[in-house]
Amino acid sequence: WQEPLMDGAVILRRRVRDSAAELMAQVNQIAAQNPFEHRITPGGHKMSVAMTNCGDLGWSTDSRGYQYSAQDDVSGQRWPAMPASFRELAVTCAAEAGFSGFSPDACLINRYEPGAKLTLHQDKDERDLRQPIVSVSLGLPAVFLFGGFDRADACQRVLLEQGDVVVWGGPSRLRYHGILPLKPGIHPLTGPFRFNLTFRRAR
Ligand code: MD5
Ligand code: FE
Repeated sequence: WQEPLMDGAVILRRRVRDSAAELMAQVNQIAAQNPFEHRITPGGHKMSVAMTNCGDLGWSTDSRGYQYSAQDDVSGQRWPAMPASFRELAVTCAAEAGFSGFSPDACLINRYEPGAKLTLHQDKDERDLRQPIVSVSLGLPAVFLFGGFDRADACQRVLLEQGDVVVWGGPSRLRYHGILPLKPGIHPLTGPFRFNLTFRRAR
């Protein structure tokens, strides 16, 4: 079922629950080619979230800044291809939320372990901010913080669980957001982790 969150943001609750195991198998294949890494932010902090990517472009961070690039500077290799099933899922979910014509060229995969968090930030490294971002949650639940257009604005808290898809578009594309520290647990599909896939049009 669809739950409008705010201007341009829609939760498709449990949208991919039935295909979670297949999605997770693809994530494991991607990680076998390009392992999850804890990257260093420009501020010199090691991220608690581990990341990999698939698609033509991948997002990463190092001491120089944030960027999308065609190859991973840790492995020196191109990112694994985006599976057709991933692309179709992202395109379909975007269309269901009112964003037809979405064509993702990047999929960032975040892995959260107990205590891992994402502090409040905006996603603005993509060229065309009129394109939405499609987010898919797998494994352990997490509390998502959905804020305003200033870091200090009040946040709404939303629990994101396995199979939930969120489409962030329109004015909500630039809202501050984050993830509270992951509560420890064991999930039947993902063990001690939460995974989040974000499909993006980077260029
Ligand atoms: C996550 N990932 O659960 C989240 C899901 C990231 C990130 O934030 O940058 O990897 S994506 C949430 C998102 C994207 C774009 C806009 C908004 C939220 N928003 O307006 O709240 O790992
Ligand atoms: Fe983000």
